[in-house]
Parts: sequence; structure tokens; C-alpha cells
Amino acid sequence: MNLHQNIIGQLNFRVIARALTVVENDLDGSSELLKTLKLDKICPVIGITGPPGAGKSTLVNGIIDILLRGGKKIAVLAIDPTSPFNFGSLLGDRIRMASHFNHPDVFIRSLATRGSLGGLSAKIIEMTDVLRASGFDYVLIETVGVGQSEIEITGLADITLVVLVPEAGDEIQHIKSGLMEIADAFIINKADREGADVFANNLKKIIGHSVDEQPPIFKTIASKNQGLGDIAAFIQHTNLKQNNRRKLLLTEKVYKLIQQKMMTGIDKKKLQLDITEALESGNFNLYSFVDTYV
Ligand SMILES: Nc1nc2c(ncn2[C@@H]2O[C@H](COP(=O)(O)OP(=O)(O)O)[C@@H](O)[C@H]2O)c(=O)[nH]1
Ligand SMILES: [Mg+2]
Repeated sequence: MNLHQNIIGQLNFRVIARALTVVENDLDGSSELLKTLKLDKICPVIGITGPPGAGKSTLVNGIIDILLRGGKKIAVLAIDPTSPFNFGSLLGDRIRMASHFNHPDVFIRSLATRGSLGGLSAKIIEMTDVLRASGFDYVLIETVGVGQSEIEITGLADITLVVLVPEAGDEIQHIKSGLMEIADAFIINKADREGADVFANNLKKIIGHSVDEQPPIFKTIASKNQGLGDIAAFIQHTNLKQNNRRKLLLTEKVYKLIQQKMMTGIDKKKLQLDITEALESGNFNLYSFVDTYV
């Protein structure tokens, strides 16, 4: 499949969308497609995570506006596993990102699937790679911060932005230290609400104790496009450092893929027949039997 841009420099969104579908559903041609991806162009992956309703989609929408300047091309993967069929969230995200829905340089894909561990979609690494290889300048991944997905997103993203709202103030003591470690920056959105400053100060104190280098804290009112310039600048100017979590994530992934590969060709029906045969011949030993299979 040809993922390259057309003669007038626009990306072919239909081809990209199709490639994502093939990869997401493991359709014919998926593994060939993945093997031919060219990932030599630098394309930062930005993870935006936080609780439902914190304003992630609104923020993404506003940040895109700024990142687009200068002819940049942007892909967004919006993942909301909180509702199973997720029509609401899909429509919601589309409406919220509506200003970009027909923009020739913005590609948006919503995903409702949940990964096996309750985290991100099972094919999120592959889908991100398709986008990274498609000629975008940035890939933004919006995920609801629930459990495992937080860890996965930091393995996947070059920059992880954690979005919180002032109301989280009372719970801030309980916010697990994991969250502190994954954030390259915090965004306190809905700063138009009471308690934003107090919350920011508390957050600063708490982070201060737990990490060597204090990540920046941005205060924003996404619904009014306030404070977004600083975040865009942060994204544009952060040196993409060595991401150690990526190695962990990739190790897990490679392990799973090897496991899958080793299991291909093992057919349960045939297995049962072989076992029946072995049992009939008497003297069946489970462990030697397994050895004949590997
Ligand atoms: N008051 C206020 N509301 C906001 C702000 N940013 C977003 N919202 C609203 O919060 C709601 C949830 O926003 P959304 O972007 O969908 O949150 P998400 O679930 O984290 O993606 C929407 O109604 C937004 O209009 C903000 O800065 N202040
Ligand atoms: Mg959203």
C-alpha cells in the first residue's frame, strides 16, 4: 500500500485510514504492510492522558491549531475505552475536533477498543507506527487515564502530558506516584474554576519530592483557547530524549508477538486427535508429549 503523499503534497487519508483498519483488525496484508513501514522520519508522538471530562479533546483541538502553523501535518488517535460501544465519545470527539474534521492536514481516528490488560487498544503500537510512517509531523494520542493505559502511553509517547482539573485538588494526595513519574508536563485545565492556583501549588510541592527534574505545570482554559501556546511551544522545543519505558513496552510486545508466532500452525483439533492417538497407544506422558510439539 502506498502511504506517500500525492502530487500536491497532501497525504492520502483514505489510504492511511485503510492501512489502519487492516492493521487494527489483522486483515490480510497486515504483517507485510507493517514490515515495509519506513520509520526514519522524526515524528514526535504526544500522549495526552487524564480523567474523563478533564478537557483532553478540547486541548488537543486547540493545540492542533497552533502546531498546524507552518504547514505541519498532524494525526490524532483518540482512544476512549470507558464506554464499550462508544458512539457518544466518538461523536463527542468528532464534534469537539470538528474544526479540523475536514482540514486537509489533520487526520483523526477514534478508537473505542480496550486492550487485553484494560489499557490501550491491542494494536495501538502498530497503528501509531502506521501514522509515524505516513508523513505526519506529529501524532497526538488522547487516552483516558485509567490503570494500565497510563503506563502504556508513556512507553508509546515521546512526550506525555497529564491533564488534571482543579477539582482533583482534594484527591491530589492520593494520586499515585506513578502518575508523577510518567508526566513530562502537567496541564491543569479548567483554570477558570476555583482552586486552580492552590492546586498548582500543591501539585508542585508533591512533585518536588518525587522526581529529580520538576516537569512544568501549565494552567489552561482549553474551552477559551487560553494557555495553549506554552504547551505547543513545549512540544515543539522538547528534545526527544531516550525513552526507557519504550524498551519495556517493546519487550512486552515482542514477547507477545513471538508467543503468537510460535503458536501458529498449532491447531487445537489436530492436537486433540494426536492426544487421542497417544492415549490409545497407552503410556501417555503429558510432558514428553509436549516436547514432541516444541
Ligand atoms: N469550564 C471549562 N470547561 C472546559 C474547559 N475545557 C474543556 N471544557 C469542557 O469540559 C467538557 C469535557 O471536555 P472534553 O474535551 O470532552 O474532555 P475529555 O473527556 O477529557 O476529552 C466539555 O464540555 C468542554 O467544553 C475549560 O478550560 N474550562
Ligand atoms: Mg475526549
